[in-house]
Amino acid sequence: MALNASTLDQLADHLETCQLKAQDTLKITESHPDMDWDDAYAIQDRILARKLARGARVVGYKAGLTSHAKMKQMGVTDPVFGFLVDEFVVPEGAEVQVSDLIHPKVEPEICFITRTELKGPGCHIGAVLAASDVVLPGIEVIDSRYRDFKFDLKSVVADNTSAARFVVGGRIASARDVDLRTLGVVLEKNGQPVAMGAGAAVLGHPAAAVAMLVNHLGRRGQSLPAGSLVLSGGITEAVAVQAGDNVTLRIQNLGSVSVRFV
Ligand code: 0L1
Ligand code: MG
Repeated sequence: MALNASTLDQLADHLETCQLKAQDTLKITESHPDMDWDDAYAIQDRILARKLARGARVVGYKAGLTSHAKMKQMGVTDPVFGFLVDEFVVPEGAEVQVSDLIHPKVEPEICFITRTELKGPGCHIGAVLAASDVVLPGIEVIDSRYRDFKFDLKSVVADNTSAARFVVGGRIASARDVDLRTLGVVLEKNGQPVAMGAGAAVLGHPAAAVAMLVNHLGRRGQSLPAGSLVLSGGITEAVAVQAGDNVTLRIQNLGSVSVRFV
């Protein structure tokens, strides 16, 4: 690690304060160019610890930057991983207050709910499908704390991969009964289709993103607990939203899920 404990604490405090106050900031590698990957995840861990100390509950995990569309949009090459806590949950059809966010964007995602614990290293698509009870559609609302979404991968990891809100719903399906690669996905904003794709856009198969998450957790001495929700990553590029927008995600065989921005 390149940064000392008090710097990690100070950066976690800074980024979480930006999230809670909806204020943007320059990417933290500007002031800490030596920051390494362990530092980045240590800052993310410290943000989670702050939330847990205030009574938050971990409800799942997310993989980000898992599609070529997203990687191209953000100019990066590798997936990243973050945590989901109860404060990010939006009930289906409910409203998201835009003034609580900086510059929200939405992403269409296939979400998994696991039935048994998954451990890496060596986790693969088969293990993920065998351990997953259901899949369902989800809209992730990302909100990078970095000015104009300008960042590098380490800064994004420290910022909990831009996690802000998410809504899941529609129709649940058995992860084994649908071909997640060929499921068609349509994201609509105010009744107009704005992005389209298929499950295979996520690393060839959305379960591959979950396996990568499990192997990432395994490298850190952690596992994915039974009952975890996992957002497997945006299937298309992210779409900017503002107050007044209605967003609906339709996924073939999985129904639809909607959220309103006010
Ligand atoms: O969930 C995601 O793919 C977001 C990852 C972080 C990068 C971004 O803010 O777009
Ligand atoms: Mg996402």
